[in-house]
Amino acid sequence: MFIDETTIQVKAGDGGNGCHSYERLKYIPKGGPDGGDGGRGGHIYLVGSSNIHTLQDIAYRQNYKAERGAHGKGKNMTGKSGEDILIPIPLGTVIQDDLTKEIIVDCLDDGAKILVAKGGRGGRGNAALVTRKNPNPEQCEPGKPGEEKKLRLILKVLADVGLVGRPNAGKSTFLSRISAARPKIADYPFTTKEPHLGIVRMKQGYDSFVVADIPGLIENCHQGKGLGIRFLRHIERTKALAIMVEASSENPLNDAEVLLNELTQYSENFTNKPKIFILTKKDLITEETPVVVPDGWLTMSAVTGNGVNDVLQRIYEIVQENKNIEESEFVDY
Ligand SMILES: Nc1nc2c(ncn2[C@@H]2O[C@H](COP(=O)(O)OP(=O)(O)OP(=O)(O)O)[C@@H](O)[C@H]2O)c(=O)[nH]1
Ligand SMILES: [Mg+2]
Repeated sequence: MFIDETTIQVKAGDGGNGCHSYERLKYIPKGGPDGGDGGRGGHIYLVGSSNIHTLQDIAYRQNYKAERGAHGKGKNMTGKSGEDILIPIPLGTVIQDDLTKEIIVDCLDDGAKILVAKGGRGGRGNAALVTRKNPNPEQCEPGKPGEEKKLRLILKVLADVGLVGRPNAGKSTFLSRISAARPKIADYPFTTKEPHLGIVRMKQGYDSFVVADIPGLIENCHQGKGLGIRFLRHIERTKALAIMVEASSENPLNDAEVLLNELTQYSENFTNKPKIFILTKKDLITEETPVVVPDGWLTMSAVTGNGVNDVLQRIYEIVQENKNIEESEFVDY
């Protein structure tokens, strides 16, 4: 299962208590204060990892509690800090405080370490509370509680290009032709039920880009028809969209219009995103069933390979032209 949204409860460790103690010396009944400080509670971090691609493991566990700091001891012994917890998350995860709805961070970098719940400070022992006025403090401090939060994690996969089309348009066939990705392909609608990513390596240079194949869109999917629009978030940050319409369409321009309308109903971010328009299944065009190719559109057959290179070249150029646009510039929460 592809899980792209979940909430988790995180509780950092409480700080250990400071210690109240006096040094015991022979012949001196009450030596100087020597109560050590409590240790810090364990922090909780989320860590960006390019090795995981869904929130599944995190959703499965849901509750994360870090260890508390140990209490301070006599002889000025500071308590041991609680162990930190590191939770790996896929790149492209937006982390939101579920209560305040504040976006804490948008995790885009491998290895990025985000402190989401701070461990409580350890309390000071009586040794640390000595002042000139009060050389023998009777008190010590309790540890501070660790932070506790409910976080909502929303994954928006990072891809350069998104494939948009009605069910059966040939999106997955195209992806499997141009990359090593192997999404299921079949002649019925909604074969693809979750996003798939494929890496396309261009022959020239060492350049590559990532293509996202998402479930097909139908008219009124913004109102929940078909599989709905929940997967659109995964192409929200792409640099370009490939709009794919079957060559057998009676009115490709109209079909493309319907798709574009669904996109903009979902988010304005799609309005200005560069798009290329493709008529798919070119091999099915025969003399008996001629098709008028709209101006500026490309045609291809992902089955025979005819036209695929031209499409890739065009996509590649657009990705290059928009390379320096930060993913986040497109995002509007
Ligand atoms: N003749 C021909 N058939 C194609 C071509 N591309 C895809 N098909 C066929 O069209 C059907 C649908 O292809 P998919 O790639 O699964 O379509 P999709 O757009 O991913 O469909 P959903 O996942 O349901 O949205 C399959 O039977 C494919 O074999 C093509 O270029 N030519
Ligand atoms: Mg598909």
